[in-house]
Amino acid sequence: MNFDRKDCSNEELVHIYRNLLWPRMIEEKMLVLLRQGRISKWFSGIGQEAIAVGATLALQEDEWIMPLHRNLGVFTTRQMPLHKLFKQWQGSRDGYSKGRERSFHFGSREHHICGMISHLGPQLAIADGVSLAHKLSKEKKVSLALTGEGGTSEGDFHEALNVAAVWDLPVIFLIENNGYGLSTPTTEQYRCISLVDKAKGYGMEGVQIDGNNILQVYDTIKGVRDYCIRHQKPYLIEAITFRMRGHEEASGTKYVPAHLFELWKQKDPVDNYEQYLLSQQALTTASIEEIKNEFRDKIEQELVTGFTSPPMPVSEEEEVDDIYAPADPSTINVIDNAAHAYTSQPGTPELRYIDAIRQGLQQAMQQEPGLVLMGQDIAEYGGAFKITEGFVTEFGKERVRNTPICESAIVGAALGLSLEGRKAMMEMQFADFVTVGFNQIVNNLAKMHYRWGQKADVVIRMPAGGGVGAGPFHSQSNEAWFVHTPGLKVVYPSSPIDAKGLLIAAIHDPNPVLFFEHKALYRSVTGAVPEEYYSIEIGKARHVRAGDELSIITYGSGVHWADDFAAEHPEISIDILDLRTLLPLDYTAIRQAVQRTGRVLLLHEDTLTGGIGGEIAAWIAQHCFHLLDAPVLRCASWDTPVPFNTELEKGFLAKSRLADTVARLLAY
Ligand SMILES: Cc1ncc(C[n+]2csc(CCOP(=O)(O)OP(=O)(O)O)c2C)c(N)n1
Repeated sequence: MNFDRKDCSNEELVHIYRNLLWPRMIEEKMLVLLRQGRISKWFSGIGQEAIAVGATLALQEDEWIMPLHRNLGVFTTRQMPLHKLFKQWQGSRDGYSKGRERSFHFGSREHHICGMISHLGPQLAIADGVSLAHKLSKEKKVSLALTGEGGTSEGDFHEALNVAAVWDLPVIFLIENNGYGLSTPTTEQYRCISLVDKAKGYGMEGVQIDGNNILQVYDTIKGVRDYCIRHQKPYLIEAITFRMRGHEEASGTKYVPAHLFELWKQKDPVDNYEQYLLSQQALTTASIEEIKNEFRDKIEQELVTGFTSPPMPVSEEEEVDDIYAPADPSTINVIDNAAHAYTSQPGTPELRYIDAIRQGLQQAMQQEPGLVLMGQDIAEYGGAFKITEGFVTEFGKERVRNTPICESAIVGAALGLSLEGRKAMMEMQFADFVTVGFNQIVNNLAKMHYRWGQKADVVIRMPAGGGVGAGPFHSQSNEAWFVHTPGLKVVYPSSPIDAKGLLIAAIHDPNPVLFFEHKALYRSVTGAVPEEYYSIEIGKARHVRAGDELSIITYGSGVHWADDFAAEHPEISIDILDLRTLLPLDYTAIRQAVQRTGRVLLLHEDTLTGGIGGEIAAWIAQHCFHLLDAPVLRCASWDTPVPFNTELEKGFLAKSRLADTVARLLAY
C-alpha cells in the first residue's frame, strides 16, 4: 500500500493512527462480548475503518455527517465516549436514544451526527438540506453523507445527487464499496464499471480511491472539502474496500469466496498503516504496544460504566411526551373560536380560501427570514394553483425554490434545513404525489424527535381532495395515512380564516405538520380573514353550528357539505363540529358534540375503511357510550379509487349519501 504523508508531521500521523486503531479495538472487544452473549447484535466495520475515520478527520467538528450502520469510526472520531456508546448499543436509558433505537440508528446534535433510519438512502438528501442551509447563510462548510454500494441502487441516491448537482450544494457523497450488500455481490447490484462513473451523469466531479489507505482517504476528502466550498458544488467519492465479516455477526459469510478474505487481509487498513508508521519512524513497536495497552485499559474502564445502567422505567406518558418537540414560546397573536365572531365585524376583508393560504404564507415569509419554500414549479410559475405567484419577486429564488421532480429528496432536504435551524415548507404539487416521499415523512420526519431528540421543523402543504373531475391520482383524500403515524401533526382547515391561522401555526410549530388544503375549496369558499399575522391553535376543533337533534363531526369539504345540508333542512336541528386538526384530535370537543345531541354522524370525504371516522367512532363508543341515543354512523366515500367521470365521482363522494345517513340516524 502506498502512503503519501504530504506535509503531515509525525504527531499528525500518530493522531490519525490513534483514531484509526480505537474503533478497531472497540470492535474486537465487541466481538468477544458477542460470543459471550453479553451483547445481542453487531454490524462490523472491521477492515473499513479508514473510510469513516479519514472522512471524519477531514471535516470540521461542526460539519454534519450522515453515517450508516458500519461507521463506528465516525462516532469515535467525533469523541463520543465509549461508555455512552455502549449504553446506546445495549438499549439503556442513558445511551443516546433513551433505549428507543438500536445499534447505530441514532444521532447527536452536539456531535453533528445525523442518525440513520434503517432504509439507508434517506440519509443522502438530508445532507443536501444541511448544505443548502450553509449555502444560504454563506457559511464555508460542507456536509458529508455515506452510503454503501448497495444503497446506491435506491432511488434516494439518484434523487439526492441530482438535487445537490442542480442546486450546486457543497455536499460530499461518499460510497463505501465493500463488495457486498448483505449477500448480494456488486455484479448483482449494478452494471456500470465503477460507481464513480455516475458522477458524470449528475454533472458533478468524482474520484475513486483506495478506501483502506487512511492517508489517501483523509487527504482526498480534505481536498474535496476545499473544492466543494470554493466551487459551491457537490462531489462523489467511491472508496473501494471490503467487508471482512458478515452483514451482521449472525448472518455469516458463506457466500463470500475464501480467497477474497486472504487478499483483503493483506490490505488491512490498520496493519498497513502501522507498518508505514514504523517505516517512517513515527512510532516504534514499543510505542505501538503502549498505545494498544492504553486503549485496552480504557476499554475495560469504560465498559465498567457502560454495563451499569439504571433500570428502564416503562412509562407510556414519558414515551408519548417525547414524540413531539416542545413548542417555542410564541409571540404570535393566537386567536380562537371567537375569531369567527370577531371577523363578522365590519371592515374585515373577505378572502377566498386560496388567498388566505397565500396571505398566511406570504406573511410567514416576511416574519421568518429563515423560512425556505420548496416545490415543483413554485417559483416564477407560482405553483400549480398559483399560491406562490409573485413570491420570487418579493423573496428571491433562494427562498422560493423550484425543485426537480423528486419528492423524497425534497422532504429529506427540508429535514436537513431543520437540522441547521431553519424552517422549511414543501408544497406537494398534489397530495397524491406524497407516496413518493412517504418514507422520509413517516420514518424520518415523524420519528426523529422520539428517536434522538432532534426536531423536524417541516411543513408539507398537501392540496388534496376530489370533486374536481381529476381522476384517481389528483383527487385523493390521504390524510388517514398520516394520522396513523405518531410524530406527525395533521391539519385540515375548512375555512379561509382557519387556513391562514393554522398555516401560520404549522410554520411556527417545531414538529412536522402535514397541512391539507382542499382544492375544491380554493376558489369556492370565501370568508372574513384578519389582515394581521395571527395563528389558530393546532389540535382545537371549532363548533360551527349549534343544534340539538344530531351532531355531524367532520372536517375539510365535509364541513361545507354539512353546513349546506343544514341550511337546506331547517326542520332538522343540526350541530356541526369542524375538527380542523386530525392529529392530535380534540377529544374534549368531540365529547361535547356527543353530549349536545346524543346522536353522532361522522362525515368525511376520505373512503370508509380505515378512515379517521372509524377511529373517532371507536373512541366515542368507548368513552361516551352513556351519552348516546343511537349508534354512531359514518358517512364516507366509497371504498374505491376516486373515479374520473363526474357522475361516477358524485356517486363516490360521501356527500351523495349524507341525506340518507342523516335520515337513518334520526330514525333510531
Ligand atoms: C430500503 C431497505 N431495503 C433493504 C434493507 C435491508 N438491508 C439492510 S443493510 C442491507 C445491505 C446494504 O448494503 P450496502 O449499502 O452495500 O451497505 P453495507 O451493509 O455493505 O455496508 C440491506 C439489504 C434496508 N435496511 N432498507
